[in-house]
Amino acid sequence: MIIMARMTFAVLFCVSLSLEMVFASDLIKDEQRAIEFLANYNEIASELYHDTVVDIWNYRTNLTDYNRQKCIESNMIYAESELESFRNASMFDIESFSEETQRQFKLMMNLGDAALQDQEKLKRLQEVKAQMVRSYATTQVCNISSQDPDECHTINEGIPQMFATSRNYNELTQLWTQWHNMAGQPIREQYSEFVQLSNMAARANGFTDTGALWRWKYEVEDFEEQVLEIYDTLKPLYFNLHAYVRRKLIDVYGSEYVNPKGAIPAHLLGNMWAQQWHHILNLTEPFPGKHLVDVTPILQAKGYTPRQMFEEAEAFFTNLGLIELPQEFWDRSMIEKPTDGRQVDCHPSAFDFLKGNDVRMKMCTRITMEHFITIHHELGHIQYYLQYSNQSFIYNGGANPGFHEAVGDVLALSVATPEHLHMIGLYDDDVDNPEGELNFLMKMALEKIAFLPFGLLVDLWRWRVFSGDITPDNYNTEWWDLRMKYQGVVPPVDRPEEYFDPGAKHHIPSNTPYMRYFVSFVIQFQFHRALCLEAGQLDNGKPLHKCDIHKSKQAGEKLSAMLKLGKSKPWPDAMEAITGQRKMDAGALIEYFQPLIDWLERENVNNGDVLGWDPTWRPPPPSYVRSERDKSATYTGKPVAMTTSGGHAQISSAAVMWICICLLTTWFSDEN
Ligand code: X8Z
Ligand code: ZN
Repeated sequence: MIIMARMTFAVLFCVSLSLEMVFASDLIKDEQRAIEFLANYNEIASELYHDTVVDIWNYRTNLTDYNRQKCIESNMIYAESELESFRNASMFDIESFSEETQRQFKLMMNLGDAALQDQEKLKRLQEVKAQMVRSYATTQVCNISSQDPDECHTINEGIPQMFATSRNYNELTQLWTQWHNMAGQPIREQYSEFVQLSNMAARANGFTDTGALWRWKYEVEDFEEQVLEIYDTLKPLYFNLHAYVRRKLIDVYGSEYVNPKGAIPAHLLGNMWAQQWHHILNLTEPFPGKHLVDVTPILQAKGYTPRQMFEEAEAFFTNLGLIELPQEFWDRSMIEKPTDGRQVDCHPSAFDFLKGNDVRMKMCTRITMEHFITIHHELGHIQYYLQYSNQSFIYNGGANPGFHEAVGDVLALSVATPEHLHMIGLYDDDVDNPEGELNFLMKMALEKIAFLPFGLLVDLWRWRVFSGDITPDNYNTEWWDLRMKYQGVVPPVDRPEEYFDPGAKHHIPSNTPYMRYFVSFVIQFQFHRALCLEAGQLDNGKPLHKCDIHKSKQAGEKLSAMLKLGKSKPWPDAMEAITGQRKMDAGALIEYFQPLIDWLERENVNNGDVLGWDPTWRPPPPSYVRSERDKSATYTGKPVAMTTSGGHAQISSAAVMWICICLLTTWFSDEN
């Protein structure tokens, strides 16, 4: 670790030396002065960062041109100050200082975009990023259902509900295709420009490319090998789940559309990106129709409001002895989609304003169990902010990005148990029931195991894009190769290179690194097991998946002690503080799912299922396209392409005709 830190310093010094010709003998060796410099930096940078966060918040919650400009300007001001601090930091002989002081220099000297000294390029980089965010957040698809033919929807409204409930192959194909065409394709050019500019910034900061800069945050040299190794351990779980789910989908859609040895069509898994599959629980439950482990209907029947869902979630945190939400959170957060016509980025996220108790969330909350769990996820980020607020600015952050993603999920693992849901009045079935237990584990597997390959591949793709191994000429092809290889999913229609399907996932246009979620989905089970042990929940042979740490002050203290560290210590230290382990490890996840793994293996063997998939199989065109092709010689086999302007769909007259034909044929043809 120390060797790596030193190597990084060496690189950073080369850069700083090229900026200002400082000779080694001139470097400041006085550590006291260095400490004063860092204290001063912490104060100035947190003040400026606060101003930047205000403008980012204002833009994300009101996507106007004015707010975009303001956001770009404050990013520029912050970048200038960061660069100045970097130059000043380069005057110190960092290697001669204590490990603690070295760590602070190392963290503050990673400048991100700010390393890009060319002001025009830096501004352009901010512009492209802001444009991509708005393009994604405001993209709408229209005519997605015959029930509301005139309505248009952004990704957060209507669409998730349709993906969760529709079992109509044609309808899902249209929705999937429209979204991918309209959200992804328009930002294709911008994305490749962004990659170039972002790489320039990373190189100016001494990294080979942006991917290397992202990996550096994990403070281990072999990070890529580590995540791939963990995935290899977990692969059999995914393959068993995949084979089982594929067979269940054949029962619904038939083997023409879901081949018993093929990859699964990506639009049939209850989620636009096939990243989590819990919305098809009703097709895959081991004991169908018994024990309602998705409590959405109860939340709705009980008339829960978003505010009540947040309060219920907060109570779980405070019952552990964790910090309660400050009044500022309630006053300033956006927990529902505004009804005043503003365009907002609805993707749930948490913000730390680094001033007093100013922490906020934005989320266009729906009354569903999925969002009830997401609220815990986001409150986990908020809790981390509150816990490390006593640390200096440099140490404000998760031990690594995966830790930040894991906090709320750890708590949600307790909340989602039938036992806990029963206690808070959201589950009215018998909780000690082996059938209900397997149904529950299946739901959790559809959420957690199904996610693993997606969580891994998004950044395997992006790292290779940043390194230049994947070029703009093969963005889409490589994306689908990875989705085939890791997820075993195939697009419902041909997706040649002119499309840009990665751009149809929020974290690509918003430039949010994704490996953090893969890491989180592994380590959250390590944390869960450690806290369950602390809470005495695993005594007398109680299985891990039944643990609920509810009201355990011991568990709360253990968690809080780790959260308070922020990033003041390398993450293995933080992990050791809570789990006694210093490495990411898949053991706890496997232990949690063991009863389901045994059941799935038996099921698959008994049904003669073949694990894995033939990468050459492709689904046939949907029936509405085929019936149209039979009638007309003009069908090209390509999905309709639409463009967006200002976020609204501008549909060509040919496309309108195509949609009309589709709708008519959908109405009059036999549905699946
Ligand atoms: O983006 C999120 C959170 C915000 S950090 C809601 N997640 C990933 C996603 O939605 O793709 C949580 C799970 C993965
Ligand atoms: Zn998150």
